[in-house]
Amino acid sequence: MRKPVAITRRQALLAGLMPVGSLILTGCSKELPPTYGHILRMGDTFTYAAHHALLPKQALVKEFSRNDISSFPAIGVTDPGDPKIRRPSHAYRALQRDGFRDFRLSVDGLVAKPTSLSLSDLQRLPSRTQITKHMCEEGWTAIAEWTGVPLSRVLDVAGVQPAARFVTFLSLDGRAESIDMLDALHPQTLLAYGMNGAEIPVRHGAPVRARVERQMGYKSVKYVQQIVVSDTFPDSSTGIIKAGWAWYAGI
Ligand SMILES: Nc1nc2c(c(=O)[nH]1)N[C@H]1C(S)=C(S)[C@@H](COP(=O)(O)O)O[C@H]1N2
Ligand SMILES: [Mo]
Repeated sequence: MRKPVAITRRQALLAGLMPVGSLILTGCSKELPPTYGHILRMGDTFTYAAHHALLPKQALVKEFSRNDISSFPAIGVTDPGDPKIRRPSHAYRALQRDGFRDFRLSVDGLVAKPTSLSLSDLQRLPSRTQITKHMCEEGWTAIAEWTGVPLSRVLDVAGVQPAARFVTFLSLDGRAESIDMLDALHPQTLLAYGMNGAEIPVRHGAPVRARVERQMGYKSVKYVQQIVVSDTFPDSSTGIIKAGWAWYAGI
């Protein structure tokens, strides 16, 4: 088998591949993802542009009824404190032992007031419950009920600065995933602390996980401990995105 050849941005430019992309996208230049121009991430551009052109800005994904709730596999890291994993988090184990009483979610970056919220702070904010379908890039889907605070409410508490364009979730197991403001402020984008009427189990992201319902499962970061608002594209994704999956994974 031939080894895949990596194409650099410079090579792509020289080969004239970039102008082809711009030509096709004339007319939707305001709808370009931050990965635009990266030849290996052309898929982002087309999905993102198509989505933003076709969808009303705040279109809701389908919500299901209680009868539709299915079994739900736990994928990737299922216990950040497990001593058997590569980099076990002692901090997570300590928080878990205490029923997450000392857990704090920090919100910083381009905000008026950098903030840190406990689990009960989050639970005191207005909540939303939704039954949605999770789609994993590995090919399975599952339906669950999620309860949490809309991310927009948490961003309001900290006061997002006008220049803000992206929100990054950082997790206790070392993940970083970012979304744009359109998805961050979407009414179904939650910081969930409840699943199927109970606390979120450890394997599904306790105490708080993101639910980004308009994108593939890997954007719904479990074990979120920090939220960073920025005006520049935070290309610091770890895990699955580093492995070559799209930054924008709209469904
Ligand atoms: N922190 C963290 N978040 C994560 C992952 C992970 O390994 N660690 N896996 C992702 C992937 S690929 C999927 S499909 C979902 C799985 O969520 P579940 O374990 O609750 O099914 O979480 C996503 N969020
Ligand atoms: Mo996934």
